[in-house]
Amino acid sequence: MRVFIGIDLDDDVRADLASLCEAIRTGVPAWHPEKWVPAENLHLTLKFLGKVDPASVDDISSALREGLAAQDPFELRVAEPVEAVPVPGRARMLWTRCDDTDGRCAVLARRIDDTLVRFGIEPESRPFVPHITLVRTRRPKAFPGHGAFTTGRISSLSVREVTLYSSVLARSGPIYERIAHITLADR
Ligand code: 3AM
Repeated sequence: MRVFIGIDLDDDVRADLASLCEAIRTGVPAWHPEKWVPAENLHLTLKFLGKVDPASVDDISSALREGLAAQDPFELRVAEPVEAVPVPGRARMLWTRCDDTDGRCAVLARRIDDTLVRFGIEPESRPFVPHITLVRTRRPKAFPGHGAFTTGRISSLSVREVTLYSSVLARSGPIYERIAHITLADR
């Protein structure tokens, strides 16, 4: 089973980002045919676990519940201009970064990494950039709207739990299922 851990969105943020995607598709029609993340799949990835034995999912969830018991809920601002990654001239995806100035989200991701080491899951070596992916391209392509699109209002996400997702790769795009919810500060 392919598994990752993420922060799910609330309805308001999801609707804001869905409108933002629509504004980009209208404003930059060349990007319309790319692989847009359906609104119900939008999320912030904290950790990609890769292939996991389905029999160990309960153990992983329990370990996370314990490992995250001291992590308090926090607010994350989702209002940054959309960026073309890795470079606007040859973008592979568009994302909106989340404002994590106090580093709470990065701490959460690190804590998850630390908790999963005992399951043989490698800690992340790249710096953590909290973001929500909006679209992926089939081939690298230029994005002329780098930095020009925002949700237009400050969306704030209350992070009170993390979600374990399974992901099945299908021709039409990945199919996600929310298989467990781990409440923060569940002491
Ligand atoms: O939506 P984002 O980009 O935050 O890029 C994949 C996605 O993150 C990432 O896991 C999230 C859910 O699929 N992902 C997929 N395969 C990966 C891999 N082999 C991966 N991250 C790291 N290594």
